[in-house]
Amino acid sequence: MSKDMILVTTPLLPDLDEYYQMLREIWDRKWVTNNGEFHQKFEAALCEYLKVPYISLFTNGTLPLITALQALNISGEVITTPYSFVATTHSLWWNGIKPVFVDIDPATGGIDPERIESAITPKTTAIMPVHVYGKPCRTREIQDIADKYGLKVIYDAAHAFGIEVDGNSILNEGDMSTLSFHGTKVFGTTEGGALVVHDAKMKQRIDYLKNFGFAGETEVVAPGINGKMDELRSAMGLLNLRQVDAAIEARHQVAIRYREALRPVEGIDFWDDMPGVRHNYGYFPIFVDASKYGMTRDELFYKLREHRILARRYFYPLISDFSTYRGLPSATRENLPNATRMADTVICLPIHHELKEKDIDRIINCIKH
Ligand code: T4K
Repeated sequence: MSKDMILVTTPLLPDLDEYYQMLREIWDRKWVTNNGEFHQKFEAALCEYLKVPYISLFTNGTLPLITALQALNISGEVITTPYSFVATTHSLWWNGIKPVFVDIDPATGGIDPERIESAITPKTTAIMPVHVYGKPCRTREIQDIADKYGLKVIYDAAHAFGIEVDGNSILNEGDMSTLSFHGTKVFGTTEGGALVVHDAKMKQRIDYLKNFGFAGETEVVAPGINGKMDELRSAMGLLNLRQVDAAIEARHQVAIRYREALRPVEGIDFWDDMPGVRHNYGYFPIFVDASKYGMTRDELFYKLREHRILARRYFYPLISDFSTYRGLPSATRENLPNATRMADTVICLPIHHELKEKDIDRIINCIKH
């Protein structure tokens, strides 16, 4: 990879000396996983930082989705969005659940609550929305529908670390929310993830499920999986928590620069911050209107590549266009016009805590000229 390549993101890594000190402790204790000391401290610290009552740590952001569905006994059909990373829908498939795709609200990128009711059938048991790019879904309307039809709501909040609406964590919405701590995220532990739940009993059940179903040395209460986070990643999480606010602020500054520079560019659209929302600036999507910009999304995408700028087309193709899912009745482009348009016009520009001024200038100049 050439030295002046600009990547879409870079991982948040702790100071190596501080991390080494923690590794030293792990080596001394010789306790490497299964609810170790750092694991317990990390769960407690995350609850406090994220303003949520109970968290269960996982080894990635996909297993909490699969486990949430198991814990809530979800079956039949689940209403979800095609505009996400493929793990969202895969979690349904792994549970033998039929995904039913509903179109998105172009103002948020999240599922459009006004289209949910017409997709409900007697087999529907839950809704799985995604706070895509960390933009909050229309949670109140989604909850009203769920309450009316007796459905569970599991939020894929993989992008929503630290997102608050009017001072309240978005992670407290619905029945459960999942997080991803993958290295490409605002807050990461190399691989990692979590499930946010609202009561101690459910936290206990999740902890059994992510440990093969063990409830004590000789009792297995459910066919659980191995989703446990280890001590090395928990230690990294504890250290990264100390610097995540600074990282989010650095990303915020990048977003401000992009917005200032790109606002006058015809045919390049983007979102501003939502009132009352604490954003995390995990992604900076722009939407290319070819008729006004004079170039298609893909032409701009490949032009950026030529200039060694590795932007990404998150989330193109739509999940509903992948071979596993495209045969589903809800997977048609006619059913999903807004999602199709967004997937066909989006480019996520590089944004991270270490992005340099000169690199931001290079990206802006490439888009402007
Ligand atoms: N739900 C949603 C809505 C999600 O977005 C995701 C994951 C999940 C669920 C599942 O959570 P996990 O099980 O993954 O925890 C990435 C990530 O692998 C994935 O975690 C993420 N979403 C998805 C949106 O993006 P890629 O295919 O973009 O990864 P990759 O390897 O191409 O990396 C992108 C760029 O990041 C590279 O060009 C450079 C940079 N990078 C990447 C890595 C891995 C680094 O600088 N260092 C690194 O170590 O999928």
